[in-house]
Amino acid sequence: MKQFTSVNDVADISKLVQTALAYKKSPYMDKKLGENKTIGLIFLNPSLRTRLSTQKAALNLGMNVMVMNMDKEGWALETQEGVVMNYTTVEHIKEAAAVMGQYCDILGVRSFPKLIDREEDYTEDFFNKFIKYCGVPVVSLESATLHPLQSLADTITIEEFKRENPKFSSSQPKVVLTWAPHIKPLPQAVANSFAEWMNVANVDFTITHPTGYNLAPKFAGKAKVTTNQNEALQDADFVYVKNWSCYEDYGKILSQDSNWMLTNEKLKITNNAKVMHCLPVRRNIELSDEILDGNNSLVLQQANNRVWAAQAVMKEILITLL
Ligand code: SN0
Repeated sequence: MKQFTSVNDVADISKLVQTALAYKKSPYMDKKLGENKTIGLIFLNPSLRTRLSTQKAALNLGMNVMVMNMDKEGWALETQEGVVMNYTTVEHIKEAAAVMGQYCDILGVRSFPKLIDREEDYTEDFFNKFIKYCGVPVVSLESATLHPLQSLADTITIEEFKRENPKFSSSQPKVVLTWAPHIKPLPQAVANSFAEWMNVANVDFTITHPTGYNLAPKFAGKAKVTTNQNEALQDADFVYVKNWSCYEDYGKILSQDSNWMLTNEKLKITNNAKVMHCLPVRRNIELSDEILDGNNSLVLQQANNRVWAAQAVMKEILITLL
């Protein structure tokens, strides 16, 4: 694997999931693979799970890790061409990314969308420039439109649960991605990415959201889409809860309807569904206490699986550097 920015960079998803689950059993089996290799984790936005799980995964592979919080500790970066830099930006991504590439064998980068100009966000302007100028393999730690390490961990979590439950041996699980309320406009990245991975997984996939919250068609793909949450939840085996801001009326909040928050009452419509969320979650806005503290929540398993997801991805990249 030369880079990991979306599901399309993965040649064999089921092999990657197997590798991750093997690491979960034996975290240190490839401790020599990353010897004398350095990964730089570059954050332009906050992070808890991504930062710690990726760092842990790199250490399990014997790599050196450097973390840089660009937003707080770095110079303000310019990304536009031909700009006279006489205002707030201090250095151009051309130099900054290229310099990071001098010090690191692999770079992980997190850069959220600005949610102002859809074209700029959806062409992954920042990410593509970073990849172009750094000259080393890049792992997405969440870009403007996708969060593939999260989606791989989610795929692993569903796969693990399927294996433990014989009822899924003959039938596809029903997976529902449901929009949830939030007080801030959030990226569509987690939802886009989850949809992209579920559309190629062996599951029956439905997306439900209020009117006006359609995801970009290229990510929603062949998923069933309904604005009737109750209808979507019927017989669901997994319910993935996530807020996103509007794609169509870009970056806007059209609804804060608290009826969209998942509760135990709503879970009754499902097939005793397991509930997933990437975290961080705003309690009693996006998800109720009763769900997060109850037996149906998989949020900690998902967070745990972030380590093995990152480790499997780094292995695939490391073997191309040998
Ligand atoms: C990010 C998002 O893409 O939705 C990161 C998720 C992994 N979430 C947030 O920015 C939450 C911010 C908040 O104020 O709740």
